[in-house]
Amino acid sequence: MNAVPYAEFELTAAQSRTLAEHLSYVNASPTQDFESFRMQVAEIMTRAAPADLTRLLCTVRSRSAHMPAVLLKNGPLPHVLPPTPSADASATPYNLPSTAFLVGCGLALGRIYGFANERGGALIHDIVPVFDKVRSRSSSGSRITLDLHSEVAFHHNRPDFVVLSCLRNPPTAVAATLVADAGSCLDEMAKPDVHQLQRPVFEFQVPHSFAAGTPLAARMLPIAVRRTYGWDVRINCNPDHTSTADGAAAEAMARLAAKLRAASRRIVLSPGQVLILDNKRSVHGREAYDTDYRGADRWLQRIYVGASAGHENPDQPPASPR
Ligand SMILES: O=C(O)CCC(=O)C(=O)O
Ligand SMILES: [Fe+2]
Repeated sequence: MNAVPYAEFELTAAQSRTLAEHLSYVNASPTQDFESFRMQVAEIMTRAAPADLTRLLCTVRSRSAHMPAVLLKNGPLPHVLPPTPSADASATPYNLPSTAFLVGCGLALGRIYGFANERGGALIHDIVPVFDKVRSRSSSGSRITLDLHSEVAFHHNRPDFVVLSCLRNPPTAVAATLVADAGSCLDEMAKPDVHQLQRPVFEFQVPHSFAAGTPLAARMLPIAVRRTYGWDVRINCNPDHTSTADGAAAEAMARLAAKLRAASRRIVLSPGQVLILDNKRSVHGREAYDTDYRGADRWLQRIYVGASAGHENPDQPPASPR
């Protein structure tokens, strides 16, 4: 094991240029008129995306190959990059070809959606360091290492895919993203541990914003569920984020967390790169990093993609436990 947990796909310079040119014609704001933005992007991607890329995204979506994460390289970038936003409020109103490319990839994977209790339901999240959240255990807190986690692990409609697009990651203060192949780690664990991890005895911490808003089904959940494609893993290794009162289950969870950390790989995203994380087959995190809040800090854009019926109405509690 310890193979790199991600596949790579590099667009040629010509492919990237062509896509950037076509996508720059999208005439709608991604934050203010997403419906129109989405339709224009979909149409352009159908015409201008390289066939190999379309095929790859189709494979990721169907989970028909072992691809816990995929790194796309040399994606379209704007000619002039605006300053890094200072807040995580998804405020970038204009079309950047990189935003259009991110959305285009997301549309090929499923439904792009948001949660009412997460960034006000925004569909495109600016992942930037935020001054007054510097020590928060969130994607806005640059001084804290985010340990490996499934995105929105506690939620019954957690994303199938999390897609991160890098606009800026300054060499003087880079942050590395961490990725581990959770399915392979589970496959290597002892049978009794795997059995423990499949028991619905784990609790997942719910952030205040979600706890105060739409009710979530209060449940004890398993960490690992067997699906037709392999293991579906749900865990947040940050302190106290996943817990259980059951001793044997707690020990199995600690061994899985240790295995994930040992297997994790650092990916220093650079501008133009898009990282597709299968949120059921991989876990991810981010190392702490330096910032100066003068507009040149690290900047990613992120979307959540769902592939099941629940994602059409993600804030509703599930009709029955799943
Ligand atoms: O900043 C990163 O590289 C990833 C942070 C993270 O966990 C996320 O955006 O979901
Ligand atoms: Fe995350």
